[in-house]
This record gives sequence, C-alpha cells and structure tokens, in this order.
Amino acid sequence: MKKLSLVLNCTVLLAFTACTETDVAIDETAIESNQETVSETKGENVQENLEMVDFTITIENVVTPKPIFQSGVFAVPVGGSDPAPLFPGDAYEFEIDAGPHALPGDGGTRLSFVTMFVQSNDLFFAPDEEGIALYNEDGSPICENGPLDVTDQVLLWDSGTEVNEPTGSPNQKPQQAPDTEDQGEDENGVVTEITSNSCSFGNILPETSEVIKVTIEYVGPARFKVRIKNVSDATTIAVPAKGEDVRAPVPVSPGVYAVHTMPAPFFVEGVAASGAGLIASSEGVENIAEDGFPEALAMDTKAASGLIVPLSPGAWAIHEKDIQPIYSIGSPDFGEGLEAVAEDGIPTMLAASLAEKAGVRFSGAFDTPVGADGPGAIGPGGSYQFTCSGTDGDYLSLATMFVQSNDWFYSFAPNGIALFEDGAPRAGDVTDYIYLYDAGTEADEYPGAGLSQVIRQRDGDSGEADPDMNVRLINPSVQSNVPATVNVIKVTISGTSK
Ligand SMILES: [Ca+2]
Ligand SMILES: [Ca+2]
Ligand SMILES: [Ca+2]
Ligand SMILES: [Ca+2]
Repeated sequence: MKKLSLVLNCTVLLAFTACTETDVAIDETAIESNQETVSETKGENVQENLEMVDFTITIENVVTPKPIFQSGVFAVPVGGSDPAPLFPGDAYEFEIDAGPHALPGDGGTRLSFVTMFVQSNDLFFAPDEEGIALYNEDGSPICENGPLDVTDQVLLWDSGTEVNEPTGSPNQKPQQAPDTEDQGEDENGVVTEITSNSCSFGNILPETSEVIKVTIEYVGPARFKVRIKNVSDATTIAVPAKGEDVRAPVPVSPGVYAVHTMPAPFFVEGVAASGAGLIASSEGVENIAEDGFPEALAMDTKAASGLIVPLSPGAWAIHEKDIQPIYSIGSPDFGEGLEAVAEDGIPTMLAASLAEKAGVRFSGAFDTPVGADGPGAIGPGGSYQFTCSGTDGDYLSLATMFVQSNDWFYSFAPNGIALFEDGAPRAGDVTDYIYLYDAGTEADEYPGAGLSQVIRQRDGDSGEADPDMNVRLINPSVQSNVPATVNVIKVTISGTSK
C-alpha cells in the first residue's frame, strides 16, 4: 500500500490511500528521487548545431475552493408541476450526490436545508449547524436499509428578522398576500432556536414532528433521496389572531438544500441572519423564513457551490514531433501506465515506460508539490514544477489526474505542444492547449462523490470497467459540477537559452 498525500493550500497535508496492484509496481526509491530522474536514453541523435534550451514547467491548481459541494431548491410538490407550498399530505422530494467525504479528512458529508414554518412571522425548519450526517463513522450510509426518518434532527428556528405576533396575524403567511415580501415589523435580532412550544405573544406551537416528516433514502451508489412531507392537519395549530378556538394546518414552504462538509452553511445560531454562515448570503434565511421565497438564498448558495479538484503527480516527456507518447484519441489506453495516473494518481509506471519509448528524448515524473517535503497531490493554490531541456523541433507531453474522477486526466493534445515557436523557446501560459480526457479504463461516477474514485475507494485500481474503452475528450456537459479547465489547472512554460 502506498500513501499519496493531498496538499491543500500548500500547508495542510491530508493523506489518502491509493493501493497498488502488482501491475502497478511502486518503487519507493524511484518515487522519492524521481523529481531528478530524467531519462536521456534517446538523446544520442540530437544534432550538434541545435541549441539546447532549459525549460521550467509549472503546473498550478487554480481551483477556487467553494464551501458547498452540491445545492438546489425544492419547490414543486410531488405530483405537481409548479412551485407551491406543501399543504397537509403533500411532499417535496429531491436527490443528492454524496460520498462519505468529498476531500480527505473533511469531516464527512452532511445535508442541510431551510424551509418556512408558514404560520409565523419568521420561523423556519432546519437541522442544526452541523447538518444531518449522511454516513456513519464506518463509512456506511445512514439509511442503508430503507428510508430513515431524520425528523428528530430537524429543529425550529426564529430567524430574528421580523417581530413575532400572535399566530394568525395579518403580517404572517398565509394571511399576507401571496407575493408580499418583508411585511411586518423588523426585529433586528439573531437566529434563535425555538426550544419550547411557546414563543412570545403566547403562541402555542406544535412539535416539529406534528408538522413535517423528513426521510432520507439511499438510492445509491453515493446517491440519496430526501423527502419532506407535511404531516400537519386542519387542527395542528391554534390561530388566536383569527378568533378564539380557531385552529389551522401549518403549510411548509419551498426551500434550499445544501450538501456540505463544514458546519453552518446557511446561518449561525446567535448571529444575525444576513451574511452568516459558509454561504454568507446577504439575504440569509430571511426571505424563506418570512415569506417562503427561496430564490435569493438559492442563488447565493449556488454561487458558493462547486467541486474542489486536486491534481495528482504525473509524468512528462520531451519527444519528436510526430509521436503520441502518452495516449491516442479514439484508441484504448496503451497499457503503459496512463491508467495508474488517471485512476490513482500514481505516475511511476508511466514515467518508466516513457523512459524506454522510441522517439522520447527526455522524460520524468513530477510528484512533489512546490514547498512540500514529499510526494503528494496538489489542492487549490498548490503547484508542481519541473525542468527539462529541448531543442527546436522537440515537443512536450504530460499527464496529471483530475482527482475527483474515476479515470480522467489533463494533457496536451496527443502529439504534445512544440517547445519552440518560430525558432524561439516557448514562454508563457499554455493552459489553452490543455484538455480533459477520459482514459477509458474505469466507469465514471458522479465527480467528487463516486465510491470508486481515488479519494473514496477502499483499494487502488478499483472500479467498474469503462463501457467505452477508448481515450476520449470529456464532454463538459456530462456532469454539471465539472469546472472549466482554466478554472482547475494552469500550465506555464519558461525557456532560457543556455
Ligand atoms: Ca421573529
Ligand atoms: Ca411578514
Ligand atoms: Ca471513464
Ligand atoms: Ca478507481
């Protein structure tokens, strides 16, 4: 077993395991020394009159880390076609993608959501700041054996944004006109948990479990269905503002959900709703809690959602113009080590193959992040750097893993890129020439959640066979959470004449 390390912000070292099968033999000494391991086996034929130039290649992880893994809105009741509140018997359903964790050591994935307790000025239902853990400590989903009732993890909160009035008052939904926003006296308070079933003005509130029932079902792999049902009835709540002994149901509003690993996505207890929590939405929970309108919070939550993609150690080659040293599009993987890079972030075999390959002049591996003591992946802000030499007519190829995948890698086009342009050493940003490919060696799962992806798999080289065995470009629309290449990786070259 070989430990790879994931370096985040160049300082935090998080280890994740990547086991190796016998066909991906790891030579520990090679790993440790291969920053300097440069093969020159094919260098004999260099023309003496061509100037040799040193190049420094820098591979940076330029991901902007987002605090939320996945988010969305629930607004259309099951069986309906338009957004609407839940009335007694109605339910919202939505599905989420989540592995046990998104990054090593991140505390595990949890679900949070915010929805209005409609018979109020500004009360809402939500789990506590930690959210509802989706996996047990042993990595098994919380609801392996059918839908699990998690209503006991759902609490009632006062958003502190509108002064509470007797239940049934005209400043409360459903008495307010449907489109009205922000009708009622500003409270200028903080988010507070409602811990007894009465609040100011003597409102007698039902138990949470008398209003909603929340269940989570594992429809996996790494996928869950959440169901929020209105279980209130015509007599659930007293509405004294509408008359003595008058009772009513409690509708439940559309809301926003988030899959996250750090606590407090939407609000912080004891803190004003605006600007609080991971999302720091200026609207906060106010618009949902007062009026049942999820749009503003949903937009800010979406902006705070995104996949954090580490990049792995990889291999490089300086080679002749017309060879494709690492892969060919539309052909299966050569079986020379690309698979181990693309699936598990291990470059040893590919680097060894490149060192022996006809047409390759120099080659090596990059595995130790700048500023790190040992090999590891790079998270946002991290970088690899290596130097190589070449002459006019030489090409550069490289491969590094898109770590939140089963078998995706970044590379130049199959023939690499020319080291010289119009006779001058290439210099500058060459990210425009980098593409994201599927190696065709393992079936794809949802990026950042898949249980056979290197961060989450239990053993190296594990996963289903890819239904398409050919190396191919990733269609960016395949999964909505795959960032554009320029938002993940930046590759720069600087050449210096000797
Ligand atoms: Ca209030
Ligand atoms: Ca109001
Ligand atoms: Ca694949
Ligand atoms: Ca795998």
